[in-house]
Amino acid sequence: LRSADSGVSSSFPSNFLFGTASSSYQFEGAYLSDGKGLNNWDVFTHTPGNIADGTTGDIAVDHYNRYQEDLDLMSRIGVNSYRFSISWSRILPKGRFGGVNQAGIVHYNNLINELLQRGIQPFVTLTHYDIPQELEERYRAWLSPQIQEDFRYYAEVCFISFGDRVKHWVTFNEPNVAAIRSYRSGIFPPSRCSGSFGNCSHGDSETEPYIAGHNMILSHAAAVNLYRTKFQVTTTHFPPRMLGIFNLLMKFNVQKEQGGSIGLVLNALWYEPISDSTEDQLAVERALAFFMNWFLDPAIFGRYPEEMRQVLGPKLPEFSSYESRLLKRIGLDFIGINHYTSFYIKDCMFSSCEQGPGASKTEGLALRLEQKNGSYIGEPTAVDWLFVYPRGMEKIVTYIKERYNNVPMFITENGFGQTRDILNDVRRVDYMSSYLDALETAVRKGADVRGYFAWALLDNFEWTSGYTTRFGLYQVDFPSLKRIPRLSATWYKNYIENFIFKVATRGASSL
Ligand code: GBH
Repeated sequence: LRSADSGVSSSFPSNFLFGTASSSYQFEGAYLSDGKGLNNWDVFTHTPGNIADGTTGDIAVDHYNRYQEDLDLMSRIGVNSYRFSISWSRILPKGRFGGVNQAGIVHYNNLINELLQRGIQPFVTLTHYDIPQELEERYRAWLSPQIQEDFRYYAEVCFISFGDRVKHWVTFNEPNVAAIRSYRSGIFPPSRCSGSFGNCSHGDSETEPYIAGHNMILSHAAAVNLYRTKFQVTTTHFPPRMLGIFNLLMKFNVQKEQGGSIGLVLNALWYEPISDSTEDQLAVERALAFFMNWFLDPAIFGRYPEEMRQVLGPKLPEFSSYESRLLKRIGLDFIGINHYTSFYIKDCMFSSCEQGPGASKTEGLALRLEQKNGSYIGEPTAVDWLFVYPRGMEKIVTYIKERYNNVPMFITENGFGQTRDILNDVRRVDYMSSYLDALETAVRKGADVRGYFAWALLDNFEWTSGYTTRFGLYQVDFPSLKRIPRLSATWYKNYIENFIFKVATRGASSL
């Protein structure tokens, strides 16, 4: 077992954020409390057959009511940041087609204030898969450009209400996963897919993921543009000598400068080519383009990756030149990376492939494999998609650093799932320790990484797996909802303590 101290010094900067991550639907419960509207996941989990163990997030781990206790657990670990998401339908039960639910505003105000009192910075995601059901029913949500106006309006309510205290905003959690699972495989609401991609009665797996993704990118842009022009800094200053009635008027019109930053979180897999052939290496580039750069290229360069344009042709929507310029101009303050695992990739463009994930044109003609010559890319785990391959952390961070000109990065999720109750979770400790070491290596080589969030503080509702898969540093017993520390909670506490010690004694060895 690795100790929490893997060296005399740390490569992370002294203001590095260490935290845990969560999301509203997976943690909060209280699905009908205090005026919250129904969201797409409420409806989906209440439809039989969608969730492995037939459970819902109605109660989840009751974080809505127990947040003070949970913040105390965070204080005990010693984190300086907490990543959580706001439930859109708790703030706007009917989107922009109804009022603001004040009780929702009060709840997140309390949460944020209690965090700040404990010296923990809020790191806030606007949407982590859950959206008001109203938007599905009115215009099919992400399939309609109308959602851009809803998202912009929701973002504005959040910036006005919480932006004086929230200095890290994320527009979307994993729009790549959301678009694929909702519109290609159909395993997330609104359960749309076609052909061999899944078992759905509506949808088109070859086009709808890209339409939804397009509307997500433009919704993201609308929120970032709003933040830049109205909240982040006041851009409309006239020179002081012209200070007069105009600036005075602007003072009343423009919000106080909030000075925070805004970014986007992607799920990022690392890929190793199954062979050294040029074809397989090109396939790795396509796999990255079709999963991650699909969103990052537009958000930073204002256009889709060339590989996608080539393979998809007219099935990929286009940005107008106005949209493209806007995206490029507003850019991103940081990239959030949710990284857990890696896969091998085999080319399916120049050679033929058996069926499998990635093998179709829609997925980039890059077949995703778990094994090479009969051995796994990394130690398999109880979670079918999770293999322990710490080198992938170093490589994905380095790849993003190089492609996007070393834009600041946060590891917004990293964690280890188990399917049984294990308090002595040595495998989770080993996983976190080795992934953090690999992250340090990337930082030592120049990557601008500013924080790490463990998924998750508590066991929680793991989407279609229900409560069968457990990612918590704390075990949650059901139905009592009692929180019990695992070994990993103590290990993370020691790791952070050691980091603080190393930072405090930095440079001391050279004296
Ligand atoms: C994250 O999703 C979520 O943000 C978080 O809510 C969730 O609880 C956490 O991870 C743990 O699952 O088998 O083709 O899907 C990660 C979802 C699942 C996306 C695995 C990438 C791997 C390839 N990821 N998936 S595939």
